[in-house]
Amino acid sequence: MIPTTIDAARLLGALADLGRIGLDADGRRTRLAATDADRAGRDVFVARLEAAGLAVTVDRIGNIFGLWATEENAAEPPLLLGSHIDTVVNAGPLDGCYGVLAALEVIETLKEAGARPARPIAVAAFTDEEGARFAPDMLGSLVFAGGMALDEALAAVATDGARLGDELARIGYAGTVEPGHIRPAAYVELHIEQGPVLEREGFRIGAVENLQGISWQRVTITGQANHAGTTPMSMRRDAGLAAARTVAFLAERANQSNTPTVATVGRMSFAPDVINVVPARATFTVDLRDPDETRLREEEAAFAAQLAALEAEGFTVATEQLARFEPVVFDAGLVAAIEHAARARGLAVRRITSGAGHDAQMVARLCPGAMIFVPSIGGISHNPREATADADLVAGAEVLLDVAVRLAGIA
Ligand code: HGY
Ligand code: MN
Ligand code: MN
Repeated sequence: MIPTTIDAARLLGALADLGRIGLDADGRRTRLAATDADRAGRDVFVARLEAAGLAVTVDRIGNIFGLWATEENAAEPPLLLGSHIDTVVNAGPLDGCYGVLAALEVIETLKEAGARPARPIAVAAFTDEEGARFAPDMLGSLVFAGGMALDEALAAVATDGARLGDELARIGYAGTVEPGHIRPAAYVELHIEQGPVLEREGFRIGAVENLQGISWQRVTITGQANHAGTTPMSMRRDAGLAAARTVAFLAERANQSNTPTVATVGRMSFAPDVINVVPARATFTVDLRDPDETRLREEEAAFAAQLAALEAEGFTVATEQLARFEPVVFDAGLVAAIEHAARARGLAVRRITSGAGHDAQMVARLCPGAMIFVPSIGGISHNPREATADADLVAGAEVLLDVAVRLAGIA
C-alpha cells in the first residue's frame, strides 16, 4: 500500500521538540555549528533516527545520515533527502530542521506502510549549513560533494577562534566515515521559502528551479586613530566613516538596480572601539547575491572599485573571500516531478528561485537535485518570528512523500 498522508502530529511534535533545543535564558534559539547547543540538537536527531530503526552514520565532517535499506535494494544508490539542523543566532524553528524532520517522517511513513522501495532512502543533516560560525556556508554538504578538501574544512576557524575539527571532536561528532560514502541517485530538499513570494502570490508549494550565486567577503579598512575632539574633519582618516560610506554604496547600488541583486553587511566592528577615538580600523562582512553569474561578477567588480577609491584617499583595505558559489540550476525532471506531485494534490504551485543558499546546491554536484518550498508567513526567516502554517508544513511533507515514492521506485 502506498501511503498518501504522513503522521502530522508526529512531524509537528518533532519540530517542536527540536525547536526547544538551544534556547538561552532569554528564549533565543541559537545552535551554531559544533557548539554544545548543536550537539544537543544532533543528539535529539540521532535518537529519532535510531528509534525509527535506521542505520546511523556520521562522516568525518560531522554530517549525520540515517539510512533505510533492505536486502533487496541495498546494492542500489539511495534516494537522499535532508537539510540541516544548525541555526543562525536567535533563529526560527524551521530553517533546515523542517527538511530534515520531514524527510525522516517520510521514511517512517513508508516503513510503517510496508512499502518496498527499489532503492534505499536516506536522510541527511549536514554540518554547518549556515556558515554563521564557520565560513563558508553549506560547508558540510560542500565537503560531502567533493567541493572542499576535508582537511581544509576541518581547519576552518570560527568567528570565536575555535577550529572546526577540534569542535567536532569536542561535541562527539567527528565521524569515522569518509565524506561522500553515499553516492545518491537523487537528492530532494524540503525547506521553507524564507521569503515573501509564495505567500504574497497565494501559492502553497514552490518548485525550486534555481538558486542564486553567493559571494561572501570580510573587509578590513585601516585609517588612523585620532582625537575625536581636536582633529579637524579635513585631517581625519576615519575608517568607521569609510565603512559606513561603503555600506551606503552597496545598498544604493542594489536598490537602484532593476535586478534581483541583494547586498548585506551583517557584521561590523571598529577598533579601538572607543567613544572619543576616531576609528583606526573597521572590519565588516559583505554578502552579495544574484541569480545571474555575470551580474554577480559585475557587483563584485563595482565593490572592488569602491574599495580602490578608498585606498586612493589614503586608507589601507584588505579583503578575504569567505564564500563564493555560482548560481545553480536544479534538475528539470525533478522540478517537473515536484510540480506534478503538488498539482495532483490540488496545491497551487509555481516555479521559484531560491534567494537563500541550501545544501541542495552542493549535493546537486553529485546527482540530480531539487527543492520543495512552502510559504513563510510574512516572508520572515533568520528571525525567531519565522513561521509556516501547520497545514503548509504538512502539505510540503506530503509532496515530499509523493516525490520520494516516485524516485524510490515504490510501486
Ligand atoms: O546564507 C544562506 O543563504 C543560508 O542560510 N546558509
Ligand atoms: Mn536553511
Ligand atoms: Mn539559514
